[in-house]
Amino acid sequence: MYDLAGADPLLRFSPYCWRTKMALAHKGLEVETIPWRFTEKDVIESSGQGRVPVLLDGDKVVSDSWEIACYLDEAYADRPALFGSADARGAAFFIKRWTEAVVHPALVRLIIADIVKIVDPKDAGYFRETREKALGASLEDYVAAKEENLKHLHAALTPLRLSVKDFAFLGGESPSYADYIVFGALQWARCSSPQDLLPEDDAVTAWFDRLLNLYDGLGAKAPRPAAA
Ligand SMILES: N[C@@H](CCC(=O)N[C@@H](CS)C(=O)NCC(=O)O)C(=O)O
Repeated sequence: MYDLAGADPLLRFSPYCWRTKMALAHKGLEVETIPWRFTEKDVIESSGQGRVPVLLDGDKVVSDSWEIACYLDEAYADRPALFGSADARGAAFFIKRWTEAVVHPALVRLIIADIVKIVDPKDAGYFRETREKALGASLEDYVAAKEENLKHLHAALTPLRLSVKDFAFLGGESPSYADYIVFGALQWARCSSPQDLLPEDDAVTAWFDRLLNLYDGLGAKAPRPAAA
């Protein structure tokens, strides 16, 4: 699997790659991750698009994290299900849309200026230019109102907080793909920024810790940048 890496090849911070690595672990499938940088578009040309994750399974090439999750449940139907039913897949699709439309933008407001510090030097210009154009501001100005942005993130996480205070996982007693989608967002922040964004006494933090510790601490063991 092509997995986004920083200047330090051990820093793996893509939210989409994280949900996919958790999905592979859930299925009990071993994966070799290949560090990939934003500007290495030629390396993943066979996927027909310029984004990671890209999964190579034998001679099959699957891109897009959602497509990969659907592929894994179909191709490895005898292993633990990521969705379990068409209804669960529909609910997970809503979680994907909510995470990408609400949680990701709230995190961008906090971490985008930290990400540019950890990307590979050959990616730094591309990253700054494309993101500043999309955001309509310098990365540093975009994150300037930290206290306000943090409050906004915690408010945005309210539906998750109210769900996981009563259930261990969005999947109920055990994690499902919906958990990995939101986990990927918070793990993106954890692996690209030295800031601790979640308060200690919060049901979201307890849920995130449960996910960090799954699969022999796959998420917990992932390196994160040191504070400057
Ligand atoms: N819809 C895609 C999104 C993948 C995506 O945007 N990946 C980012 C890394 S987090 C990427 O490869 N960006 C390349 C770029 O910005 O040039 C998925 O779910 O896999």
